[in-house]
Amino acid sequence: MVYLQKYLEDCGCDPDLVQLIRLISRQMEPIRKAFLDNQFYEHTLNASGEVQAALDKWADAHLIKVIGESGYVREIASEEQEDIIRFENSRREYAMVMDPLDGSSLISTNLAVGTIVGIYESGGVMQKGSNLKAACYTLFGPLTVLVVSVGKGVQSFAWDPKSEHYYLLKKSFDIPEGKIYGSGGVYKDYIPAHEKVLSYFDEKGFKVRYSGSFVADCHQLLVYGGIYTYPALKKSPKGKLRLLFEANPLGYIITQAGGAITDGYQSPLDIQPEKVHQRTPIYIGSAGIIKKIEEIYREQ
Ligand code: P6P
Repeated sequence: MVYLQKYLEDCGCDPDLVQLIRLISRQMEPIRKAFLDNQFYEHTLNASGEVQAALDKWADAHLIKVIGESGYVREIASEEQEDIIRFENSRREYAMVMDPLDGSSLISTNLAVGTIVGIYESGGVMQKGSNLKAACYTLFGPLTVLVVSVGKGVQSFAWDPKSEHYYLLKKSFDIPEGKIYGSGGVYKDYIPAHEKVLSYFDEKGFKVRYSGSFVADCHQLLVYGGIYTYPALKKSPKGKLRLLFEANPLGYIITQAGGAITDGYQSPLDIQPEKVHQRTPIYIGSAGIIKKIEEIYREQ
């Protein structure tokens, strides 16, 4: 069995980056255990105005405490925090963006949710996603799975509660051209370009498979190929998903697996963030589908 730390060391990662990723990965069991205690919504709203599950707040506070105390990280931007958190005494300049618990509205349904993290080597969190040094997400499904990229493709690791290690599950993901359609933003106030995209999906016989958890809906694309959409809508021209915490880390990982991400015109990875919680329309998945979507948008 190849364990997470050994694999990252063999990739030639900076030892502190290895330890940072390892530290993040080891917070997943405490979060999973906290599901039992925190599964009901509190009546609070996050910085994006969305109802927070108690577990959103618990996971956010836990990760900020543990990672902040590690000394590896100078800044953290979290979907659950209004402002960027700075650690003046950190030993390293890594900067972390995170969605502590993506898809938390599904906790009470026991569907798969997960934690999304992006890591910059230095320069703070307000950077283009194309500058990411590493990104990872966990998926709390039948297994607790960690998917990670340090710029050398994409690997997955499974948590083994007996040995208390993550061991290598899949050494390399190469996203196929599939026909799964994760239909985020299924409303009727579509913009004309998205109407044309949906007609294309119908014509090609795409099949809807959507859970409402971005991290879970993207993970299935790594395995089967296809597309996840949360497009610009008439009433919300920037869509719903956040650039820093969702689009960039998952865009980095999917791109590392041979896929692609677009807002219809360009990759969100190339967007210079102006606000911590700015949103972006998202199409993410198989490269051939993304190419076709950008052709459709250009024809508008
Ligand atoms: P809707 C979860 O809040 C999230 O950000 C993504 O994980 C998910 O894909 C999307 O929102 C779900 O949005 O409008 O379908 O509930």
